[in-house]
Amino acid sequence: MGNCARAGPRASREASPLPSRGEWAARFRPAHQPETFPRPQFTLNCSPERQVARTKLKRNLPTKASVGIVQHAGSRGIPLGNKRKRINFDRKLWNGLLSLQSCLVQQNTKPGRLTYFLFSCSEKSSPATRTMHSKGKVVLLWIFAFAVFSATVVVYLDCARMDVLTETLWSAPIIWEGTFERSMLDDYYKKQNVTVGLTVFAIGKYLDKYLKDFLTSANTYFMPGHNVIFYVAVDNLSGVPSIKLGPHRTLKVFQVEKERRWQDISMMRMKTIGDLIESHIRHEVDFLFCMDVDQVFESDYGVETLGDSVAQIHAWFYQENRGSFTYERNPESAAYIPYEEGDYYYHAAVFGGTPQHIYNLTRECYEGIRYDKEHDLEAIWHDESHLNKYYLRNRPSKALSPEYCWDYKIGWSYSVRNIKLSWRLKEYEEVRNN
Ligand code: 5GW
Ligand code: MN
Repeated sequence: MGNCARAGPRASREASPLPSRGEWAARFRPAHQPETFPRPQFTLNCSPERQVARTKLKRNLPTKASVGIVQHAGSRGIPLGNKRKRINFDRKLWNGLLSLQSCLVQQNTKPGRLTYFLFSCSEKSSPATRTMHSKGKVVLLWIFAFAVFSATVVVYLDCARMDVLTETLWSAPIIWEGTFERSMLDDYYKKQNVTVGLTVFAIGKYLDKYLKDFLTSANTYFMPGHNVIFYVAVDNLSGVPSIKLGPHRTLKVFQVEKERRWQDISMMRMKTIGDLIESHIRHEVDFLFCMDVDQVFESDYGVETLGDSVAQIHAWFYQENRGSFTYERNPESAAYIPYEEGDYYYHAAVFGGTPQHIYNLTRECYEGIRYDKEHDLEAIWHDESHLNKYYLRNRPSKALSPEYCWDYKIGWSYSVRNIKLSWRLKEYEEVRNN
């Protein structure tokens, strides 16, 4: 066997020392020595048209061989069928194979219909080579397993998120990193040539403490590549930091009266934003965001956040159920939400949408705040309580995951993969003694 060349089916047929029909008959005529051959190790399925050999040989025998049957029709030797099978066998079984051929010759007694076995074989491999081969197989198996694992991870990371809720019960998308293809959205909004507004209030000590970092980071990360107008409301114009704005960015500063009570500073934003939309903003932007100043942008806060009515899910409550939401629970208040109602707890530090929607929101919240004041009430979380009531009555068309307003005090979260905006440290003693 060692002198047989390793070859493919076609080459083997040419390279095999295939004897002529007469030689086969002479060498394997069963009349000469039929009993001396070892019992064939094949089951045979012989039919006049087709001969099929199936091996029952033990696996892992050292030498490989290619075995097949070619059936010739007539003396012109046109093949009618060809079956090949790779088997393992050693020298003992080689004799069995010869014996099998002999049987076939015996069975095909009709002149001109002879069946031949074709075979080629490789060198008998040494134990060292076999070990090398089996090691190679293990390595290949590991590479395959690793490739499957990597592909799974890539698909998992690339596809819509499986670990978080990406849609509200009313089918509004919840934007998490990995649920959008920003470049495509950028193309779309670029063609629309959209302008996005961003309102921010910096009154009293908040002006010096937070405004510069907020605006600097917003200049870099808020809607990069799109037209942006920053609407900054301050009580002291001279305190506004000078910032070198990037292209397509405009800063508009408004002076507002400082409220006496800090609760009113936050709540009166609702009235002021409504007034600004009415007088300026509605003519200038397609979308508007309203944000707290005590936060900083960390990475691209892009057009995936745009929508008719966009609400921010509060970072401290995104995994809580409604019973633990800090809604206003006093039925007398305009902001009242019963325990069995509510979808999410939204954060008043970020809300957005079209100017029309934001106008409706701010007006309705302001109405609620006024109603409460008239009844000597104040909702537990001020404007935020009224905002939550508004979103319960008018469900947002898009919700932003906590990645869009994260508080690092919460600690590490598996779901929060790319933080766009984060809270600044609250130093209440320092900033709230207005
Ligand atoms: C000061 C003391 C208590 C509450 C609010 C203020 C305050 C808020 C202020 O003195 N000046 C000011 O500009 N604000 C604006 O209202 C800021 O834009 C601020 O981000 C926003 C909401 O107030 P925060 O950030 O103190 O409210 P929380 O809910 O983030 O704690
Ligand atoms: Mn804040």
